[in-house]
Amino acid sequence: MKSGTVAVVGRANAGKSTLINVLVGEKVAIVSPKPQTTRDRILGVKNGDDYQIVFEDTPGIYKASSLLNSRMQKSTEVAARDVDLILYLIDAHAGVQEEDKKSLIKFATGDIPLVLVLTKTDIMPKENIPLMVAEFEDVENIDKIITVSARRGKNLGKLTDEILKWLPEGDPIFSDDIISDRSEKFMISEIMREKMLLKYDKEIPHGVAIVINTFERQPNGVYDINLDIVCEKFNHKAIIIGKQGAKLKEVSSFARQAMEKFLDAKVFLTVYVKVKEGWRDNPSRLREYGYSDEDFY
Ligand SMILES: Nc1nc2c(ncn2[C@@H]2O[C@H](COP(=O)(O)OP(=O)(O)OP(=O)(O)O)[C@@H](O)[C@H]2O)c(=O)[nH]1
Ligand SMILES: [Mg+2]
Repeated sequence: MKSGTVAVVGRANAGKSTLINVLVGEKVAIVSPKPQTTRDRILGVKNGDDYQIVFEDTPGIYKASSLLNSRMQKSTEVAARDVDLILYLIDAHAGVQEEDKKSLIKFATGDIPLVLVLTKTDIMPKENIPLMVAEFEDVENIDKIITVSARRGKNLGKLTDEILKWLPEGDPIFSDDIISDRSEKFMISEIMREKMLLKYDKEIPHGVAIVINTFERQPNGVYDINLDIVCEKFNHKAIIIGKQGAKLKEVSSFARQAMEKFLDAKVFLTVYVKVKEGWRDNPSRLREYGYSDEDFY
């Protein structure tokens, strides 16, 4: 059977996590309209009758403005070093940005096969699709260009066939009941972050870390979840909580519903907001919140 690893890279907001979720058929990574949603490498596994594809979701390429950001950028570079194939994603509906070409060239070195995936074709005029493809035809070391819409499921079979062409024959890496390398507890913290990305202006969620203090299933089947939202400024704490706690209540309830769906069980959620000034530039805080750099090399 075919079995191998595929790094999914590209600029922030290109649609990497969305595409992986659709291909895997389950939500393994959170998604939001704000750039820099994904902070960690996350594996998503797609099993077929005669193949296993292990996708590596990566933080989007973005100018680093904090130690956390620069660790995210490094983890993307490292993820793309040791795989069978790189899928480089570009948001086609946003048009060609100079930055896109520059960062594409960094990954299209010829050492690892690279398929360029132009995404979000459902929200662009059809006649512009071939023009976008033409923009990249003379870039060296691109093995194939495929246009897709993850939202509409367009060309995903074609993309899967193309991926399989580049994977070696071998035994599966994971047993066939595993779809992600991440724990339920990790996904719970990510769901909290996802709902914050959706409900607050971007400087708030970008400065937030989630710490799960309790994650326990009670004998009656209800999950008892207690978590801290760690933010980096006192005025952010006030914004997160809102007037008479209304905003935090709204976001927590929104997150709890998503957690219940994910766990397929009732959730009792308790949320506290804490301030740790400058945590995104503090190595020991980053380690404490799970953003350590120890597994980069
Ligand atoms: N219309 C449309 N929107 C899409 C498609 N794929 C992704 N999106 C949207 O694009 C936004 C970004 O998607 P993500 O999957 O979070 O992008 P990402 O590349 O993982 O972003 P980072 O994790 O920040 O690097 C979200 O609002 C998605 O709903 C698509 O095929 N069509
Ligand atoms: Mg992502």
